[in-house]
Amino acid sequence: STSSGMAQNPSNMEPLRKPLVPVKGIPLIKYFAETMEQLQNFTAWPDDVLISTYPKSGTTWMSEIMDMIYQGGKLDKCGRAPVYARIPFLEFSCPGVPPGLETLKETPAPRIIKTHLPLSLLPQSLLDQKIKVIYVARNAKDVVVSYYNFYKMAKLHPDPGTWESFLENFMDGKVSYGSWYQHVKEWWELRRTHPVLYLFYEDMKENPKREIKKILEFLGRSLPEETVDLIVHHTSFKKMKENPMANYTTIPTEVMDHTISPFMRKGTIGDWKNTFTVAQSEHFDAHYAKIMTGCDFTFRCQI
Ligand code: PPS
Repeated sequence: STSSGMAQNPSNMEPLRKPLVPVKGIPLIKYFAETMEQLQNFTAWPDDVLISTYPKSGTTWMSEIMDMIYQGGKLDKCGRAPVYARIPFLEFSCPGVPPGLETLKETPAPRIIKTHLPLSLLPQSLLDQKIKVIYVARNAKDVVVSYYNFYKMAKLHPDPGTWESFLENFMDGKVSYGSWYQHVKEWWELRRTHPVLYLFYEDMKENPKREIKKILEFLGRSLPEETVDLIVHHTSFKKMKENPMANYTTIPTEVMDHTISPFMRKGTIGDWKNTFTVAQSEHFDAHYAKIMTGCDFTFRCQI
């Protein structure tokens, strides 16, 4: 139908569903790829802290925890803006929306910065200045299921195709930000030479208070016990799902359609079992064992 009511403004359509663009071999969302050159001039400040993750590994959760720590547990302050405005997303770029680098200019120190970049694309200044990094890793099977649902609802991504084909692409590193396997391994290795606190989503689910205490120690900060308890409570999946400043519902529907799959989808460990077939799981495990061989840390796909 070409009824006038359905007429689309081409400029509004522009951001949607473009093929990924490789930068140094890493497939990226087109608009993110286009900002990579400019991004290399980014200057870190010594008191910046970087939250680094492969997508769908607990970034938003860690962002809310970190902002609560920085705001001393003051809920009204954490409600001052959506999470993507409070914790700028370094490489973010999309027509009609302020890019990460712009948001960063308006963010006072001490800044908390989000990135999903692999090390090969990270602005050198963050490494040179020995910026503290909090890395969150999540087991690959829950990541790929979460990612598949996110591709469907977040329309800066290309169409994910079938689950079967998306799973193959993930295993081949042919998804946005490239290989999960490479990402979790290289940031783990970075610990040898750089201040990195490497945390696991599964540990955060198991005992959030214990993990928050690790963060405080890493940052050289302290908070009263009851504030830590408040942070645990406020950053639970249930609380964040109903918090418009944390759940991404303030993003226009054309960019993220929560009716397809909510950003705050399930927030559990082991949900992959509802999507993987037994055959897919075995195939995935065999490939995983090969590619992760010699790796001196392990993931839990269930607890
Ligand atoms: S993104 O887009 O890459 O920044 O996404 P990210 O925030 O890394 O990951 C989204 C998944 O994290 C879940 N989530 C949480 N789990 C537990 N507790 C809390 N508070 C929480 N907040 C977000 C979210 O539901 C996504 O996982 P799935 O498995 O899809 O539910």
